[in-house]
Amino acid sequence: MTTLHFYYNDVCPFAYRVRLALAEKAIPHEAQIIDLQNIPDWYADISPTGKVPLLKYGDDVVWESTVINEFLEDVFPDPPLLPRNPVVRAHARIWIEYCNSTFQPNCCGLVFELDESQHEAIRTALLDSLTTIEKALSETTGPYWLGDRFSLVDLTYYPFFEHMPALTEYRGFELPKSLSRVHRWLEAMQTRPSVQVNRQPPAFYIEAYKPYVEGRMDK
Ligand SMILES: N[C@@H](CCC(=O)N[C@@H](CS)C(=O)NCC(=O)O)C(=O)O
Repeated sequence: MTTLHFYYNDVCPFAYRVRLALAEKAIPHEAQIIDLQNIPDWYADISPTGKVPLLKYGDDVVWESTVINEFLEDVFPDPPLLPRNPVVRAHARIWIEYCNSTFQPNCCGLVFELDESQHEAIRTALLDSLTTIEKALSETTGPYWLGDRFSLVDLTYYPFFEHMPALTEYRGFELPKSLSRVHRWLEAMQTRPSVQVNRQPPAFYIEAYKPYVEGRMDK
């Protein structure tokens, strides 16, 4: 059997997506943490971007969290994390794209942006994207993005919600209580064994983000 090596960092939300996919599919692998402040030469040699996450599958490498998760879906199709129906599958990918292009940059931007004059605009954009997500979740039976079937869409978004206590601590941002479908989805996510074995408490993220918000570290 081809050995799967997984390189990650425990603060990285993108790597967290892959940890969730590996756990959901119970894929045997060897995981190794990469210190992003001191990237080893051997890792720089195998990683085209120097970033985590990265998979090494035999002699081949795959990077970019959303691509890695689709790769895992191709190589380890059971249990499926994408719907079979091509239209629903396309819609799932559209929501993954929305996370990468809009929700995630707003979410990370609010905590990483050190120029306070930008915070109000980012906060408004983040609230807008959360409203879009609430609407999407109200159009399904729930509790997951695609109804009762857990999918790559859910695990693409989840890490940024687990990181939110850092936004609360440093930027006073709270997930609005009015977003009832988002809260219901979050509760369902927190019951998943894949989340339960990987999750970190709020204090972990508050501590991890501290050097960034204090401007002592580049993101
Ligand atoms: N688009 C990439 C983002 C990966 C990424 O930004 N990883 C960060 C950690 S969360 C990283 O490795 N940063 C190190 C660096 O930029 O040198 C993905 O989805 O995998």
